[in-house]
Amino acid sequence: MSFPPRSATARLAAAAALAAGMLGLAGCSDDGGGGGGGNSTSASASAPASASATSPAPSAGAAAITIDNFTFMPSKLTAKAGAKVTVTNKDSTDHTVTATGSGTFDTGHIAPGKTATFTAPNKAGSYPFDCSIHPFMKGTLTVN
Ligand SMILES: [Cu+2]
Repeated sequence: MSFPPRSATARLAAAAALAAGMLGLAGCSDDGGGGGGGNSTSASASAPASASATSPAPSAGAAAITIDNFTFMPSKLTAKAGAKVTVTNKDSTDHTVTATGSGTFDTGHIAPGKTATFTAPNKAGSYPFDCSIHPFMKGTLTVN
């Protein structure tokens, strides 16, 4: 008379233990997978998000000049007043982006492969620039 109840109790206990173990495992893997996955997902999502949030900002408001083969590309560019203009020197010699005559902006020497920035004037207008090292290099910055 005591066996059936015991075995029943044992089965129940075993079933309870199994269920608890499975629940525990499930809970663990859910927590670990969900939490870890959620964390790493949000972390990796926030990293590109902040990176893409930073890159549109300069590219949206600002213009860029690439110097290649002693040429400003583009030679005529438009920027918003006060915007940052990025200048990349792809040549193997120093160049500058210097406002012609006015001294309104000047990157100074940009070493080969380097990038510099200058700030576009705050007043709308047309600003010719050249390379102070190679005055035959010319371009025009239009500020609007
Ligand atoms: Cu130059």
